[in-house]
Amino acid sequence: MKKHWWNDKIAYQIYPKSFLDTDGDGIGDLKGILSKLDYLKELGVDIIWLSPIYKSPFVDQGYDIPDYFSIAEEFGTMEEFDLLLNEAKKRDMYIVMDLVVNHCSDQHPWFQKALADPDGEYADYFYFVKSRDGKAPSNLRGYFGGSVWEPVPGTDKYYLHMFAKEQPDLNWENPRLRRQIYDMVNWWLEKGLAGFRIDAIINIKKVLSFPSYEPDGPDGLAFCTKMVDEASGIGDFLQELKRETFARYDAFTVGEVFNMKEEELQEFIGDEGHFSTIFDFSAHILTFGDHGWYDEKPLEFEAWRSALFQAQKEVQSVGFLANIIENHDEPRGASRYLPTWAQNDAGKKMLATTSILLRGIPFIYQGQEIGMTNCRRSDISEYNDINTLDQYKLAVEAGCTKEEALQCCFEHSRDNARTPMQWSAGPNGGFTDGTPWLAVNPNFTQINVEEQQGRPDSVLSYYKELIALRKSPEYREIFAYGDLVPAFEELPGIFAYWRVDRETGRRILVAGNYGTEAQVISTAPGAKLLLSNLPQSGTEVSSGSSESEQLRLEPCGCAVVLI
Ligand code: TEU
Repeated sequence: MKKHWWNDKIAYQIYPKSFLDTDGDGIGDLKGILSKLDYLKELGVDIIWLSPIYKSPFVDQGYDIPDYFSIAEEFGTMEEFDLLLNEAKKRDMYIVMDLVVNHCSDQHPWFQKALADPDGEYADYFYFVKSRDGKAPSNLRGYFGGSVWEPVPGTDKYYLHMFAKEQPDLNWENPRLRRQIYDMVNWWLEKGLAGFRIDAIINIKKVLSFPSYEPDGPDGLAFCTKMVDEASGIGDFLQELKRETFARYDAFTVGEVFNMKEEELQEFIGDEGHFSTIFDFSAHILTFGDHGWYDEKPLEFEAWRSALFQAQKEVQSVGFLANIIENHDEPRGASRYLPTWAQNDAGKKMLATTSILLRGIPFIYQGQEIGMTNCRRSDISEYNDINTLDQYKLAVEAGCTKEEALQCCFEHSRDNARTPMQWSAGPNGGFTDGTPWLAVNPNFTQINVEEQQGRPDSVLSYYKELIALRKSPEYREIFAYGDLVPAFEELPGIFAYWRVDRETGRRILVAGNYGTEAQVISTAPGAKLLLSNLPQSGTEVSSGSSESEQLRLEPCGCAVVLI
């Protein structure tokens, strides 16, 4: 496997709207990000991924883009962005932006021109498809509910949108459109951007006959992923994209790829793959319901552990995954992957340990490093996210009470991760002097950066230690490139694996106890404890017999042990 500059890096996702507001409009901004570069550097972050900061009507929080070459006024100016690039560079940090090119905004001039002349050049930048029997061309349901088709006014055509109707899908079959996209990508790379997180990219290949599918819900529609699964030939587009852009700049690219076929792993992230890496969503998709959040399945510890191990096994000889416990589309990892009784500081440190030391590129989501949690709301009007509003409606239509539907949102809403970053115990968690665009999680009085900074046993301090260990000159090779071998799977509640250096045979054990009983693990003579979340009491490598050493892990205890 070829080595790359990003193999041993730590990435951090910033959701700009909720990071830090410096001008009192209740919306985070670039100046806020600039002022926290040192905070991120100290945490150990190398690569910063910014969720979209382009100009946008914010129907889908910036994932609807009418101008790919400008910065949203709410966030700041291009000068500030250039300054951010520079300041990051000074600190040996890299900036990665979101690349949203499955669709644009209905406000984009391309779409406006297409509407003005539905038979003209720009109509072919989109999917303008003739109605069938006076109805939409097919029965697909979009990611945010409802048909993926919207009438083109004054015609017998419909345009395709897999997401909101304000996010028309771009027609990648059109070489002129592709050229425009490549030029735009290169324009940003030329500025000094290190790469992109590539949004919803698996959706760019359609089945051009636009067939209908077996309905899977009472609305008579079928989920649009049915078409995505059936579409073939995306590789040609992605190879061209890479050749024309990323490859020329040695850019780091991380694909948001759902619904990928297993045999495509090599093609996506092998040595000649389309992307540097893709996110591992195997844990996220594990509990998906057949219809929506209201019928999501509960998370089973063993299924979760096996899903992660399976993903690690498949990728090991191919490339690198990007590992997450949360992002701006997912609930908070601490609320989701920790059983209720383990949702405390020790549990959060354990979750950090077992996820950040996996093989792959760790992506930390803002606030994860202080253990931010899901946020309970008492009415649907307190949510902003378009997806949450749809899922709430679905739940109610399926017969859930208001309380049950709100519980679904508490567990799954994308707004859980989008509440403002909790910087201090001051007003609005120190996020803004104004009124935050989305209310702060009331637990900011207990969970905030200021309280944790400098407190040696805080979650934040532990993240720093953990990242420093992963990046330390002594162990960075083994953590970056070492194999991952699952361990002690027979012990209830134990999430453990070895990281093994194939050449030297050196091994590091990473273990956490997600169960309710203490467990004892046999390691080896001379084992050295590198890190633990409960150093004094819960976790110890004590001398056992001369042949073996015992690692005792109390519930929520975790340890990293060099053999
Ligand atoms: O997400 C793509 C995607 O598939 C998700 O919408 C996912 O289905 C959904 O979040 C599940 O709740 C990307 C972005 O990450 C997301 O924020 C955008 O809304 C979406 O693309 C459209 O650009």
